[in-house]
Amino acid sequence: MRFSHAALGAAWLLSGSVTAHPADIYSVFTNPSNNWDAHTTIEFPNSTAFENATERWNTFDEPTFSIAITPGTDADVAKAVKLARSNNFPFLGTGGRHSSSVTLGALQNGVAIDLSGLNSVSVDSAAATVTVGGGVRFGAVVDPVYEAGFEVPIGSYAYPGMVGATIGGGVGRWQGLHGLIIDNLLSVRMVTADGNLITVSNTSYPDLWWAVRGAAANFGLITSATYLRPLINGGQLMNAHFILPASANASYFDYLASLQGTMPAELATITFIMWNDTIGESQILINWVWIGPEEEGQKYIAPLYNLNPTEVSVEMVAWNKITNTAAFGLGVPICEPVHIKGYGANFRNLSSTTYQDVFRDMSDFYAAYPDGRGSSVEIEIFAPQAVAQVADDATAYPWRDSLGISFGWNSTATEQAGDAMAMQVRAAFAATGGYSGLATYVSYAHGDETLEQMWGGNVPRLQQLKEKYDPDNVFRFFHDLAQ
Ligand SMILES: Cc1cc2nc3c(=O)[nH]c(=O)nc-3n(C[C@H](O)[C@H](O)[C@H](O)COP(=O)(O)OP(=O)(O)OC[C@H]3O[C@@H](n4cnc5c(N)ncnc54)[C@H](O)[C@@H]3O)c2cc1C
Ligand SMILES: *[C@@H]1O[C@H](CO)[C@@H](O)[C@H](O)[C@H]1NC(C)=O
Ligand SMILES: *[C@@H]1O[C@H](CO)[C@@H](O)[C@H](O)[C@H]1NC(C)=O
Ligand SMILES: *[C@@H]1O[C@H](CO)[C@@H](O)[C@H](O)[C@H]1NC(C)=O
Ligand SMILES: *[C@@H]1O[C@H](CO)[C@@H](O)[C@H](O)[C@H]1NC(C)=O
Ligand SMILES: *[C@@H]1O[C@H](CO)[C@@H](O)[C@H](O)[C@H]1NC(C)=O
Ligand SMILES: *[C@@H]1O[C@H](CO)[C@@H](O)[C@H](O)[C@H]1NC(C)=O
Ligand SMILES: CC(=O)N[C@H]1CO[C@H](CO)[C@@H](O)[C@@H]1O
Repeated sequence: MRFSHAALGAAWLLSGSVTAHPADIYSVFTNPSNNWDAHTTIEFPNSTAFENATERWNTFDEPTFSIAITPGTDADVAKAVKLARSNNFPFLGTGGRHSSSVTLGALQNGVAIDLSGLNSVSVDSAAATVTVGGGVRFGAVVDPVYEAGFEVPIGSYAYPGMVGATIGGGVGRWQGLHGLIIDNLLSVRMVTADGNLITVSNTSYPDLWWAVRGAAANFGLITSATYLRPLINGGQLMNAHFILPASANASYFDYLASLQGTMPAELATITFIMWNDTIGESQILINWVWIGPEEEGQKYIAPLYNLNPTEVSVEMVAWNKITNTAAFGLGVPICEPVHIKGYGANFRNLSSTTYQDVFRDMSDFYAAYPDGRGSSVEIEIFAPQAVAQVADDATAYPWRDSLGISFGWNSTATEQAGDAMAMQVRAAFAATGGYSGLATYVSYAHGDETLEQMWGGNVPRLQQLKEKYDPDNVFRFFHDLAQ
């Protein structure tokens, strides 16, 4: 009997599906002896509150839950982890719920530890730091930090979790000046697999600190994170948008690729290959941001005016307004719930030929499959200087020499053709990206990559730390390190 229980436990630990009845999970969590904090809430799948606590940006291959707990305190996160573990209930901590990784779908009928209740944003002006709760989204951080007269590197859009997007590395427009978001992180408070609440920094659990910056989702639940934040150019940056016709593709991509080796630290470029329904053609939508004075930035965007743009908009904006004004405000609809597959590929070599080929193939795809016209390819090329200043072995993020990342989306409406197209685009970026094969930032990974394709040569060291800090692999649903 004892043996068969153990065997059962092991089997489900591997498969991720729950054998416990939802009502049992519910009574374990609602037992008054748990003494939850008054701000902690527990939701069952018959309520709007449950939907609010579990709704994801992308509903494709999503995890499902029998219960959601929204802890109001760090201590209750620790308690929830202990309770889930002692009852063998698989669980997932969730932040901004923006990951598209299909690996998360391996968790069915689990326990959601919804970190959105940890929503504080606290600026310490004297220390020049900001501490954010584990479930805070980028959009909630920017105003308090800006109003206090500071800055913190953020991602390109407002809705992903700040901590969730930090821990894979955290790419964004400030890379040339401040490095990755992890390079601005000073310390975290984290609940470990044992349910202990610890501080992790360069002086507290330094081995774990290395893993946290690139792979924290596999090591614990961060209840709060503290960052550095200097202010540049009075917080003002130049936000430039252009829509270019399909006919300009070769000239534009030649100019984009010419940034290799010459890209100034202040520049960040995002390029969308997309369909335009009004004109019935593919187009290039670009958003270049210059983190500095407009006169300097204009020098770099000057060549774009000669590419027959159909729309141009250049404005100075405060850095805290960039996520919602970037790409003609596209950052807002991008975060509406979708049902898509996401794919990513890093590259350190820029290749105009590759971008032209992808543009041609996407244009052919849109023509052949009207259902797939919502698909787009996003090419993010951010300056490399400050990222490269940090030693390769300082953190678990392996692609410090990357210049860019493509993040492709495709519809499931034309599933087979869309999948084939997405694979073809990813392979095209990988072929000329300058790495030996596919290299993908873990937070942009689809879920079909090998561990080496996401963490490069850091896999053995990560696995050793995994053995030390999470030997039972309870944090396994985001790109399982023990796979
Ligand atoms: C529209 C969009 C824009 C994006 N822009 C950027 C960008 O500019 N830069 C960038 O680097 N990435 C970006 N990403 C990718 C993003 O980093 C990942 O999707 C990330 O996983 C999102 O974190 P989340 O908290 O929103 O997601 P969730 O789905 O809630 O979590 C994803 C994983 O992270 C873990 N996690 C979340 N919070 C915590 C925490 N507090 N402690 C421990 N583990 C946690 C979860 O357990 C889960 O395993 C973007 C994604 C989308 C969809
Ligand atoms: C939801 O389910 C829980 C657990 O079974 C139950 O206690 C609660 O009354 C239900 N609420 C509604 C509104 O049905
Ligand atoms: C769910 O979220 C919506 C939108 O934010 C909010 O208006 C509503 O009050 C929430 N409902 C519950 C029960 O939390
Ligand atoms: C730890 O980080 C602080 C703040 O960034 C820095 O001053 C210090 O040198 C670092 N210590 C080590 C051992 O890396
Ligand atoms: C891309 O540019 C090339 C070179 O100017 C041109 O021949 C081609 O038609 C363009 N592609 C599309 C889809 O318009
Ligand atoms: C489509 O193209 C037209 C003309 O080129 C342009 O004005 C419009 O803004 C584009 N629409 C979108 C949604 O990009
Ligand atoms: C990448 O660029 C380097 C340096 O220019 C070059 O040696 C290498 O061949 C390129 N790799 C690929 C795959 O294009
Ligand atoms: C992000 C994105 O472009 N998603 C689209 C994928 O395709 C479907 C169907 O065409 C669209 O509805 C989505 O908007």
